[in-house]
Amino acid sequence: MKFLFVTLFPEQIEQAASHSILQRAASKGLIEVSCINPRDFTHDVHRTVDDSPFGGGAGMVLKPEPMVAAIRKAKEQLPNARVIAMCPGGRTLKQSIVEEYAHSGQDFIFVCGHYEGFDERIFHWVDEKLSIGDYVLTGGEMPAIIVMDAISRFIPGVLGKIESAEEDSFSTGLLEYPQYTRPVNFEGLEVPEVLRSGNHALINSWRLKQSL
Ligand code: 4GM
Repeated sequence: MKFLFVTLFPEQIEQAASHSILQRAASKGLIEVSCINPRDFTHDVHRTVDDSPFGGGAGMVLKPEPMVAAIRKAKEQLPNARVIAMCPGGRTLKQSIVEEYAHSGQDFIFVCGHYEGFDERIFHWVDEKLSIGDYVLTGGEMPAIIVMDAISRFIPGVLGKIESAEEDSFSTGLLEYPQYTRPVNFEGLEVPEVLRSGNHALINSWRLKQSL
């Protein structure tokens, strides 16, 4: 699956994709991460990407020309990709949306904003506005990375054999059951006896009860 980020801060994306499970997924060829920087589509000496809003008000707005030129380039590279703009006011991400994305077989273009947001006209080139929650951040990069991470877990081979994204608490509709590892006694706090019993029927029913 390919993820292309339209971002003024490609280093932030590259750094996020260069650790742990996402890095392993990329090195196995299971995901491909790339960036297009709208600043590379400016033509003035200052490489200006933002401007003050019509009608006045604080903050700056991302100009449409470099944003749309970058999105066009992204669509050229991934013609079948779903184009998602990360916006605080977009549809709020949840696990069922992640699963739908993951199973769609599509590639993804994430459009990351900054400052006070985008010129509204860029949404003409966008399929969907998405938010990771009801709060405002300094940029759309971290939200986009979160969406990529959540989707990647569903790609076969990304997680180890034992773990499966489909069996996660969010996907099964149950809550997580409590987990323990060694030592049996940690500062007076003991691992429940049943988990040490070796009786797997009992363990499963204890876990189900905890989840419920
Ligand atoms: C305004 C418009 C996404 C601000 C577009 C982006 C939070 C989220 C930004 C933008 C963001 C979110 C940048 N903050 N809740 N800030 O998913 O991209």
